[in-house]
Amino acid sequence: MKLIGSAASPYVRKVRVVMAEKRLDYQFVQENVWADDTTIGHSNPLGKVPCLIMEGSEAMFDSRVIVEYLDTLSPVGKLIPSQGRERAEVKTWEALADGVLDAGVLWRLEATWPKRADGERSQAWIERQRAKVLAGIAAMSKGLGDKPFCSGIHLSLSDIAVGCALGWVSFRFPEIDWRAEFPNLDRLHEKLLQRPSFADTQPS
Ligand SMILES: N[C@@H](CCC(=O)N[C@@H](CS)C(=O)NCC(=O)O)C(=O)O
Repeated sequence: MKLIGSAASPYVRKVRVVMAEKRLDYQFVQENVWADDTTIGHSNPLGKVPCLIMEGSEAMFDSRVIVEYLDTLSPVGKLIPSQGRERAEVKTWEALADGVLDAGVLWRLEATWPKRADGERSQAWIERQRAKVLAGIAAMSKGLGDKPFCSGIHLSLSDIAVGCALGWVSFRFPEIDWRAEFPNLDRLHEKLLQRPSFADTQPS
């Protein structure tokens, strides 16, 4: 398998962490989707990473689809419960973490995308997305409470998604001091960083 992505993308990181936790082999192909000459459109018409190219050269996207598929490939370290409320709970954690990222990406693009002129940037839009990021992080802290992991006592996709979201928020918005405000998230994040899957994929 080939994974097209970038070292800065939190959605790509989620897939890379899952690959590592499941001990799956893959080739990491770095692609700058923001460059004018990017070829990502040949694999994903939406022009986004992550994009997984499978043995038969079919392409798979997006990160939620990819990680769900990867979890079925090996019984090692099952990350998504197979059915029922437990499964929905993990998928909701993932939706929350990805939603924080979606809002953070919109905020960042509004503020910094070089092809948008300064007069086209909307502070009201930035504030709207920023509020979602902050509310999402607060909800993560509330949901985690004093549990060892987001969905109980074992590592699951919930923690991977949350860890990737928090790592990216610190990378792109260091002024958001979620560590001081939510010590339980800080503890979880530090615990995740002890794992090679997280330590080896820090955003850069
Ligand atoms: N929902 C998608 C989001 C992927 C995404 O937005 N990736 C960003 C990189 S962090 C991207 O490729 N953006 C390019 C663009 O929007 O044109 C997923 O989970 O895979």
